[in-house]
Amino acid sequence: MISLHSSEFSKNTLDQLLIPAERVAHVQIGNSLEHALLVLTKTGYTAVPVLDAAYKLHGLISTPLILDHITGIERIQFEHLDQSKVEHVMKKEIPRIHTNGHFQKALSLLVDHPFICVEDQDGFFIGIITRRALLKQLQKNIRLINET
Ligand code: 4BW
Repeated sequence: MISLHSSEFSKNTLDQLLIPAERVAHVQIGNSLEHALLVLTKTGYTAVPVLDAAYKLHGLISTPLILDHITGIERIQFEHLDQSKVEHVMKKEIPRIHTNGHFQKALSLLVDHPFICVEDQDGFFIGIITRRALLKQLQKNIRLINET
């Protein structure tokens, strides 16, 4: 049986798990759904953050949200792609944490969400923490325990 004491794992700061803002694909307020769909398709990500020009975090846009928005009862309304803006379709209630937030909060959010956004005290976007980064760290810690 593997036993992992939570304090050993939570020692790892959120900083170590962070993908910094400059490496995170995102779209901006004012962008069309067409632009967002291009970013999502070309990067291969299902969802990305929506920021404003000052890098403040406003929400998340995803392929399912866009497809739902343009899908009518009888046809797909492709014309909505360039008529609608991301801010009208994005999800505003999103998993987020502050730079000085608790590791435990990040952990519990990542149970239900593939990634969480990290922002500073003024709401400026700092980066994301993904489930992958957390699981990789967990894997490393389990390996260390097994080796000792
Ligand atoms: O382009 C990719 N490169 C790599 N290395 N892995 C990818 C890529 N696209 C998807 N993956 C893998 C990752 O393991 O599929 C998982 C689910 O992807 P998603 O959700 O549904 O697009 C990925 O898991 P993850 O690394 O834990 O990432 C969780 C979610 O975080 C992704 C995506 O919505 C977001 N994300 C991750 N890195 C990002 C990003 N969003 C913007 N920019 C980034 N650099």
